[in-house]
Amino acid sequence: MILPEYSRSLQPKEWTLLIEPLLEAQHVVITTHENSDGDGLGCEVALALLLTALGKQVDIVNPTEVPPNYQFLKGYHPISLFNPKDEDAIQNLSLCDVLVLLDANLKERMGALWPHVSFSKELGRLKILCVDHHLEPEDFADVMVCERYASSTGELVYDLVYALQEHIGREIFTPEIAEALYVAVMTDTGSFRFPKTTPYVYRLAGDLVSKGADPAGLYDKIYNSLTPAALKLLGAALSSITILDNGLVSWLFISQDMIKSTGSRLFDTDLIIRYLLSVPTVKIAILIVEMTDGRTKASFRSRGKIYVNQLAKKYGGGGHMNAAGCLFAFSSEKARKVLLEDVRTFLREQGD
Ligand SMILES: [Mn+2]
Repeated sequence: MILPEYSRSLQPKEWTLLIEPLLEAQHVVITTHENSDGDGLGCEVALALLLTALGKQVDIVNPTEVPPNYQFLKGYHPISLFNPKDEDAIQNLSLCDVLVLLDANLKERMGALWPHVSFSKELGRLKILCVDHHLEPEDFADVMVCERYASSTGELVYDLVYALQEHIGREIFTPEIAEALYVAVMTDTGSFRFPKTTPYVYRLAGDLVSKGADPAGLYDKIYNSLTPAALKLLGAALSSITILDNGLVSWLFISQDMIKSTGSRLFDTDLIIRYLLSVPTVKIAILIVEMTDGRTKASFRSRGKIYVNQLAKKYGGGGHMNAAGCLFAFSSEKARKVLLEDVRTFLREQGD
């Protein structure tokens, strides 16, 4: 068994707080944040497989749909989209014993699920467990395991699997669990190269490969999966990137016109932000996306010790030091104006 070695604050016995309510539960609902990613989805599937093997009724219910390149995970365990108008879906959600939120630590990140979860919680029926690695967790869960040292929530769920194995005294890893966790860790470490990719993370990845995860196959499924429309959107987006403030800020606005004229979809914008940091002078990258409902999505990336989560927090969002985001309840025109002004002040403050 691999034991903690690098900057880890959790010991197997500390997982007991999380393991006990999971083992007591009959019916568990697992969810993740809106606009789910590989970390959230991989963790959901791994935990669902684990709990199903232990005889629990397990449903994965998400506030938004699974992006096309992660659809294959549904072959390991079903993932449903929560429909707040479907009485059966609401019933199912409100009758579970335990709700597990993965890869998010703010209740609003559950989107349309939260009002129903909150209602059951008030009635005293429901336990909320949360496993995450973002900064600044909110106090709403019965058990919150939020560790910012972790490269991914997948790294934490990996440790949870080992702790659970120790608790029940038998091996529960399967190749499918290994694949799901590999997806989580690979995607959240930018394929094992982001700053939190410690030697421990490489050993963890090696362990998952030895347990049946296929690195080449999973990489291909997730990253070589562009539709022609997404490729056209990428082209249009790249040609409209602006570099501001003597090369310190890269800035990109994607309008609904751009999305519609290329026939692409909102989640196709996710792969674009990585290009904004590819100019070495750039300290902050900002991607602004106009949404169909009049709101505006903003994503931030930074290089070095620039806490873009603080910028995101200003608008009710959050994230990590080098990757964060938020949603503006107003038009992209206003959002752009607000951001352009604030980012300059922010950069000056961060530079101090
Ligand atoms: Mn994550």
